[in-house]
Formats: sequence, C-alpha cells, structure tokens
Amino acid sequence: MLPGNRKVVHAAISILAVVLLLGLSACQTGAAGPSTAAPAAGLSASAADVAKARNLTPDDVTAALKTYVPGGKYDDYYMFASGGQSGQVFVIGLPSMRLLKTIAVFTPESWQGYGQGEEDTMKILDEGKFKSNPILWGDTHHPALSETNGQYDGQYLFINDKANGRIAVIDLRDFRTKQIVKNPVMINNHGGAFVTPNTDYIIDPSQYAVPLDFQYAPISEYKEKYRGLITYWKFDRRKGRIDTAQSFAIEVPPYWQDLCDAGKLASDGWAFCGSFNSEMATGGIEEGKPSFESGSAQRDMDYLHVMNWKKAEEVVKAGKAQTINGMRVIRLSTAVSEGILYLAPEPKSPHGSDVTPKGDYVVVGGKLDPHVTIFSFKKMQDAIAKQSFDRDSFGVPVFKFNEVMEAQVELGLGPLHTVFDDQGYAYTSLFLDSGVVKWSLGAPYRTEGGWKRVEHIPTQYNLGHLTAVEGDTVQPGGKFVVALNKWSVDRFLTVGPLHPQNLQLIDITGSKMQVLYDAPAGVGEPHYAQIIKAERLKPWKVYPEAGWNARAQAKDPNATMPGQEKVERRGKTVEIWMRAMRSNFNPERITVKKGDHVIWHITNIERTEDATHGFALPGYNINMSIDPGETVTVEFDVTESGVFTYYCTEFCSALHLEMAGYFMVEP
Ligand code: RUQ
Ligand code: CUA
Repeated sequence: MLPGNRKVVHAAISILAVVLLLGLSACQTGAAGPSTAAPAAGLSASAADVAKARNLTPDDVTAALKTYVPGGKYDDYYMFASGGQSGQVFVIGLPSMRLLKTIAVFTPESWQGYGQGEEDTMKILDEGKFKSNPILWGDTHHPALSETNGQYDGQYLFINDKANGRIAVIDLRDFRTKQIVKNPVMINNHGGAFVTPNTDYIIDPSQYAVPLDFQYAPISEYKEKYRGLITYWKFDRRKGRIDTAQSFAIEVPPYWQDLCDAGKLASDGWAFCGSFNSEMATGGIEEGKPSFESGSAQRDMDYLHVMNWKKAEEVVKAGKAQTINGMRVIRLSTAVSEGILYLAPEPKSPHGSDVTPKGDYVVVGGKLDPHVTIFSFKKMQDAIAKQSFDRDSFGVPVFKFNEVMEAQVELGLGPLHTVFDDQGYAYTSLFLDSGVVKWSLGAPYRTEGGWKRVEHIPTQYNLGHLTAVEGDTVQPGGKFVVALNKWSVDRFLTVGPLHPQNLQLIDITGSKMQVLYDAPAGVGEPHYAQIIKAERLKPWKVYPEAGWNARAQAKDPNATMPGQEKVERRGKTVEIWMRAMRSNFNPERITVKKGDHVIWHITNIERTEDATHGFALPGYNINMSIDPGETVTVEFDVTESGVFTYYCTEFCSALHLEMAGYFMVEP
C-alpha cells in the first residue's frame, strides 16, 4: 500500500472510531438510542449495537479497529518469534497477530515434510547432531534478522537452540531452514543469536560453563577447568551459509554468560554480553550447599563482557588462536593481553544487554535490581585509553563502575529486556512487576527530561522479552510493542494445566500505551521476537523455475519434466524420477523387491501459486511437501514387502483423492 493510501485509511479509521465512541457513550448513558447516533453512517449505529450486545467498551472498540485486518488485506509487519521448546519459529502478522506460518527448524514437521524422509531436510537435521547422537528438537530463544548497515534487510533469519548449542539459518525467500551448525566446543548456548550490523558475524555465547571441547572435569575444578565461550559465526551472505572455517570464539571466565548485543555506529566492531554467576557458584543443594539460585546471587555486581570483535578477528588472522575441534579459539590470556576482552560491573543478576540505536549506550536490566543501568561506550573507551581498571581473579580488566556508568533509572521490580522507538524512548520489560515501562533516553535522543521513567502498563502476566517494530536496529520504527508474557493464567479458555503463553500487542503511538490484543501461543514458548516492515521482504510465491532444489536454491539435477519420467534399476538400487501435477503422479505403479534400496525424486512442475502437492508413503515413515516448482528426493531401504499406496496429502484439486499410486514390494 502506498504511504498516501495508508494515511487515508488511518484517517477513515479514526473517524470511524470517533463515530463509534460517540455512539457507544450515548448508548451507555442511555441518553440516545442507536438510531439517533447514526447520522454519520448507518454503520455506526449497527456497529454500536454489536458493541453493546457483545459488552465491548469504547477502549475495546478502538483496540479492535487498530488490529482488525480485513480478509484479503495484508498485515503491515511480519513478526518472527522463537518457538521455544517446539524448536521452530513462528511467523505472525501485525497488527492482526495472526499466525501465518511455523517454520520448521530443529524439530521434524510433517506439513512441511521437514525431517520426515525428504533427503535435504534430513541432512540439515543431521548437521545438528551431537557426535553420534541425533538431536531432533531444540529450545529456540532469540531470532535475529540479517542486517545491512544496522537495519533489517529481510534476507535471512538466524535462531539459536539453547539446549544443544546450535544456530540455524533460515532463508527468507522461501521461509525455510537451510543450515544448522552445532558448536564444536560448547554444549549449550543462550544469548545468541545476535548479528553484527552487516551480518558479518552471528554472536553466540554459551550459558552454563563447562570444560571446553566436551571434556570431563570434576566440579571441584570449576575455576580451573570450566569456561564460558563466546562464538562468532562467520556468515557468508553470498552462499547463505555460516562458514564454520572462518568462524572463531573467545574463551571467557566461567561466569554464566547471558544475552549479548552487537555494537553499531558509535560502537561498531564491539559486542556486549551480560553474565550472572560471577560468584562461580557450583550448586550442591542435595549436599546442603547453597543452591545455584542463592549461590549465584551473593555479590552486588556481575559482569558485562565488553569485546572488541574486530580486534579479535585480526588476532585470529595473525594465527594467535588455538584450534580446538575445528574451532579457532582465542584463549582467555590472549583475549586479555590483546585488549579484546573487558568487564564492566553490572548490578545484581543482570539479564538483557541492549545497545541504543546510535550505538552510544548499553542498557542492562538487573533481575534483582529495580533499575536499568546505562553504560556509556565513550566512557569505556576513555577508561581503556587511561588504562583505568581493576582486575578480576582471571586478570581480566574490570572498568570502575562509576567511570563507565552514564545513568541508572528506577523502573520497578525485575527489569529484563529493553527495546527502542523512534521518539527517543526505551521500553523495558518487568518480570516481577509484570508490565512494560516506557522511559526516556538522555541526550542525544531527548534534549530534556532524559533518563526518566514515563509510564508503566501492566501485562498479563510475568513478562519476559518484549519487542518493538525494528526496535533493536539503528532506526526503530515505533508504533507497536509486543509483550511476550510467560504466563497467561486466566486470559483464555482453559485447555488443561499446560496454558498457552500470551503475546500482547501494545500501541505506543499515543500519550498512553494501550494493550490492543491478546494472542495465545499454544505451540511452544516464544522467548524473543523481531518485527520487520513487510515491504523489506521479497519472498517467492512459487520457486523460480520448475525443478528447484530448495536447499541449493538452484535447479535440481534430478528435476523431472513431463516426458522425463522413468524408473531405473542398477543392481539392488532402484531410482525413480517422478513428476507431480494436478491430479496425478507419473509413474503410478512402482514395483521393487524386498531388500532393494530406493532413490525417489519427485518434481512438482506446477507454476501456479499455492499448487502444492504432498507425498505420503505409509509404513515407511515418509511424508514430503512438494511446493510449486520444487524437486524433492527421498532415499530408503525396502525393509517390508506388501502393497503400499502412496498418495498426495495436500488437497490440491477436485480429484486430489485420485492423486495416488501403488508401491508394490515383492517378497
Ligand atoms: S532470555 S530465558 Cu531471551 Cu530473557 Cu532466554
Ligand atoms: Cu496433489 Cu492432492
């Protein structure tokens, strides 16, 4: 939609809202019936009747008007939300909050035929295995859209798997996962994925310290042998893949590293990661020792890790890193001696570290501190120039708190994460006080009244992350914040003891924030999400040509066009080139012998938008989606004899049920 049109629509909506509100207040006071409130249009009277019948307040009606997207009209934004333990990514339209797609990432997914036999998806999942253990789920936390000059460019999406220390790459041309990398030195992560302003690297810090390279060491050797690791995965944009050979990692002390953010503009070339167990507590509640919960909350300060990744890149190029299991690791002593790693004391079990849009400050939320603390990047650089440090017990330089702190703003209990708008305001989630706090940034964002709490709006309930329109880029978009609440308690119909999470859309354009919509997430726990303007994406509606390989994003050598269908036997191997279109597969009869090995290619030659076919082979655990233009391949051993019926699983035409065939296995 053109900007001009949008203005007209907005104006029309606000007129409608006023009409409705007038109608409603008239109804509510009983001063006038709907018919007398109708002069502007017949619509307002009937709409007022509907609102009255449904017990909707004027606020409800404006909220509905701000979120309703009529059928056939598109949302203005995509929101990419992590799917938590579902191991997937959710694509949600804003402002409607409608779920548009679940992108299969770490967990097999039948509708998309992901990890249900189709070779390329099996290979992607297989890349993510840990040694000999296949891993078929993930705990996704932080999606990161690719950026160019600090702005989302709509090309790629990255997401971490906290449980298994992995990162996945999703191509936003077809919204499909292309790659999973397992960290070769670390078992878990948490604070990734965060991209540098041109997506040179994806930052991926470990969470719970362990000995590097999956070695064993007793926990009594925690301080000597256990370590954290902050990995910088090199992204090759041309190939659309992480280049593991060009990636590197920095060894850090065994504090439990938490969320990171990449520097930008003023702080480009640097990165910041919080941590929360600088006590190096090792638990042992079963032996009467302090639990992790209390042991890790003893000190008043933990450490923000401040890293010069451009320097780290040079140090790696100069050969000063040690290669551990294929990963080039800058050892802790090198990171210190080369001026790559610094620490800043940060209050009380911090969580989010969020860089302001111009890159000049880092905002840190302390879970057990009612303030956010704002660090100045310039002051950090001054401290480095003056070499004004303390040292931690590993010899890492520690800034003096008062020398690098710019401001502290008291917000309420349990501040976690912060995002930004286009007016110089920041929005911080409060877990314990369950809400969003709006506060003002100081200069250069706002010339007066900076570093002040402005407004609190309750959310339901126990807010974790929040996200704003392009709110972690160099140019935030304003308009909406979404609160990703961990609990929903009483907000929806009961669906048993496992409740959905609650994603709440909040309007931030007015002088007061307004919650517009509660969207249940009944599919896994979304942690973080990012919201991007829809026009930045250029997704395909069908694959560029018939016979497309989605993993290679190129023509598949086994593309099968009409007339090229065939079955070949080479010894015990049977290879099938099949063509699918409405409403048949060709061939429709395949005969093999028990003990054969089958390689089966299917090309959907359709060029029509949405003309997807499925392919299910019962008894062999095979289900594939063959999107318009796509070629897929499945390979399997014929282990059972009998007569099997393959069929198309996608209701593609009136004669969809006829789109079937016989797979005959002779004993
Ligand atoms: S963090 S628990 Cu994003 Cu607040 Cu994972
Ligand atoms: Cu093709 Cu149903």
